[in-house]
Amino acid sequence: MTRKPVATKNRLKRLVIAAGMTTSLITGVGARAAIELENWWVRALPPTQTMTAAYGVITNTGDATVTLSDATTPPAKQVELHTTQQIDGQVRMQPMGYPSLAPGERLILEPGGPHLMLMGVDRMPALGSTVTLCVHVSTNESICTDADVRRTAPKDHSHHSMHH
Ligand SMILES: [Cu+2]
Repeated sequence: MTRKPVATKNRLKRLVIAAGMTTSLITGVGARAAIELENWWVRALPPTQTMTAAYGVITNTGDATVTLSDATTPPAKQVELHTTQQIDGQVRMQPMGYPSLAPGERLILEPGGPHLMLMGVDRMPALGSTVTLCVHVSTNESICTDADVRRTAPKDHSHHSMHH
């Protein structure tokens, strides 16, 4: 009668080891992409809207160039990186390719400038909630963060230069 519990225990242990191996395979054996996401937020819009934008800072804190490849967030079917340009007094958004970031380089996405366009939003995330936002890099790694759903940019503009 004591055999059964022992067998179960061994099986559990083996499962745990297998899970551990899977994890290390996913995270990869090479250098990890040193991408840091800071101050991310998503613009809260009325539930009738099917698009919104996400803003924040992407920094390459490592010593190798990292190529960004995509971004995803559960509320959006598709995410594009857009630039904002004033052409003849008209504000226009245009898709831009995901860039490479040199060591120490940062991409600042903010209202009136580049942003992540969240498209195909069937359910607009509620004001005050958070959504998971992931940035993917060319090595197939993903870096994720919680983005606050808010109406306006956070007051803390720590990524801004204090000299302007
Ligand atoms: Cu846009």
